Amino acid sequence: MLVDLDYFYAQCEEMRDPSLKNKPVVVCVYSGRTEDSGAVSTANYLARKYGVKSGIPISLAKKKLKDVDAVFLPVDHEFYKEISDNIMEILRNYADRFEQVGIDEAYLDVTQRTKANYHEAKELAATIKHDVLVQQKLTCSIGVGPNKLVAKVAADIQKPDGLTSVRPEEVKSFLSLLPVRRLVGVGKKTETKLETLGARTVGQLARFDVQRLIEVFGRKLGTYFHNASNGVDDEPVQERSEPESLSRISTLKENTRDLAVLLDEAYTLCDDVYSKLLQRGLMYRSMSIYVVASDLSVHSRSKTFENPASDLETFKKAVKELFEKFLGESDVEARRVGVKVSSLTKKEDLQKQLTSFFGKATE
Ligand code: DCP
Ligand code: CA
Ligand code: CA
Repeated sequence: MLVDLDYFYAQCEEMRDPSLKNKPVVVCVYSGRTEDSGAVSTANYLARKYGVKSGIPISLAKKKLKDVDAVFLPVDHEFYKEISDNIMEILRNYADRFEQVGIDEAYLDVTQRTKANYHEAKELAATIKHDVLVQQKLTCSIGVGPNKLVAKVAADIQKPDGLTSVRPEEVKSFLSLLPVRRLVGVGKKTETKLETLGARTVGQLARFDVQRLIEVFGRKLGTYFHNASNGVDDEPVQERSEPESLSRISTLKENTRDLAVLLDEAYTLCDDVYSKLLQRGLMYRSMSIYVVASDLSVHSRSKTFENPASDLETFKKAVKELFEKFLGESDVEARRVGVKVSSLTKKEDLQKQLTSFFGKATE
């Protein structure tokens, strides 16, 4: 499966402020040179009806929307990242193998848990959509297919809130009428080149002589176009290695040096980080606290344990110690506070180490 969140940045903004929902919403990267200089990051589907889309100048978007009550907002990466992290944790739990690609999409290998049954896979996709909607109030589009390539095209075909499943025997007919542009790796330039060769649709491209494609595009790309247009792709869903660290940071309501206030905020962050550790089955051996001072200077204190820990109490106790230490050693006022765990290891790895060390007796 490929899960892609719909109009992601703009949908995050709608979720934060539901009153935006019936207005065109345009999320902008302001360059700061003049008031309207910069580009559109993304827009909701209402704004897209007026021709507003990713990459166009903000001034052009304003022109297109001049007669409507539209909302223009600056990007808030930190907020989108947090929602993305939460959703990725949800998705991860539905996959045999999981691969996040970019902030708003991920591949899920669900072959084993669905026993390669497409009916089951489609039901699972519906469950995932429902779960993401209930937990994070966001819609996504899902494509199901025999490989990553087909899943991706299927997810893109019906948006927003789509669910498209393509069985192996349907791949050829599904792809054949689509414009070549739908294939990953075919941009505007390649599209034009393919069209002049006489391949407007994926089906036409599929019937093209592979040698001819290699002559025009080189071996690597030519072979890829040939395989892709025939729905052939054997790229595995690649589980990325475990993160180096997990952290959370947040801004205090007011600058302070009050230990109780600092800990109150920090403990909430500990709870968040801890739940991420649990979901991934990880243990930590080092932890740190961060303080961004009122003058924006950054301070940190760290602690490393003898053995990996996996409980919340140890984490919070160390956080308290480090804040006490920090207040004793520094006289700055805290504006933001953060906590981090690092030197992470898989719980089962430790179990494996113990088992191989002690032999079967510990099992
Ligand atoms: N993005 C960006 N600039 C671009 C393209 C995308 O800043 N040129 C950001 C904003 C998008 C996010 O990446 O919300 C995800 O990109 P997508 O291509 O998945 O587009 P959307 O999620 O916005 O829309 P769609 O509903 O078509 O997936
Ligand atoms: Ca998206
Ligand atoms: Ca995307």
